[in-house]
Amino acid sequence: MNENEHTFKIVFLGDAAVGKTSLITQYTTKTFHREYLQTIGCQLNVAEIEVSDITIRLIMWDLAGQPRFDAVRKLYFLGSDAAVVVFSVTDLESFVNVDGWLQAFQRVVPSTDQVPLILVSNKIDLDSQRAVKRGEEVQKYANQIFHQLIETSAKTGENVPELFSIVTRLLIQYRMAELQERLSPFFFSSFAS
Ligand code: G3D
Ligand code: MG
Repeated sequence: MNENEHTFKIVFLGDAAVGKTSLITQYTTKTFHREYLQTIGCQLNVAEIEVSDITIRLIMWDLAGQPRFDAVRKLYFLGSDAAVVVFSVTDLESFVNVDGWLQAFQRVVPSTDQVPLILVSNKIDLDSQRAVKRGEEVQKYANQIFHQLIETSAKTGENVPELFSIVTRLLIQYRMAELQERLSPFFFSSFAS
């Protein structure tokens, strides 16, 4: 580990079957377990992103089931650098439940101005099964709390690299102010915002 390597913990939240694991595995290069994490059913996935001469390492935490106990949830959320909340456009309840996931997270990690929050509207390939309409309502809700909203399909891969670019960009913006100056302006202009 040196000063040119930066590691961040990213947690994924959201109802079962919205596509959290699929989004992560679409993107990541390595998956590993740790013993104590197995007891809570958590898998760690790593993605390394090179930006100029700097390596940003995202450790993505993925809970296998839903956390039933507060203690498990706390262990999962503690020390997060960013949270990605996922719902499925085919499942209205999963959108309604976004708020509950966010509140549970914020009880453990209250300083959210330092912790980027990203809302993901997944399964956009299933357009004919849409239950959450594309448009203003979701965007308005997202604008109140989240730093960014993005629509993805973990199945086709649409916008999946963009999701992780956004996470990386927000981490640099909110957590690494001193680093920004060293990075080329091109890096920032190359991201969709
Ligand atoms: P979870 O980790 O949030 O519980 P998973 O969700 O990633 O396990 O995904 C649940 C199911 O939804 C999986 O189907 C997966 O293939 C599917 N899925 C995830 N993302 C998408 C998407 O963007 N589009 C479509 N069409 N399907 C998606 P199975 O059948 O394997 O259970
Ligand atoms: Mg999963």
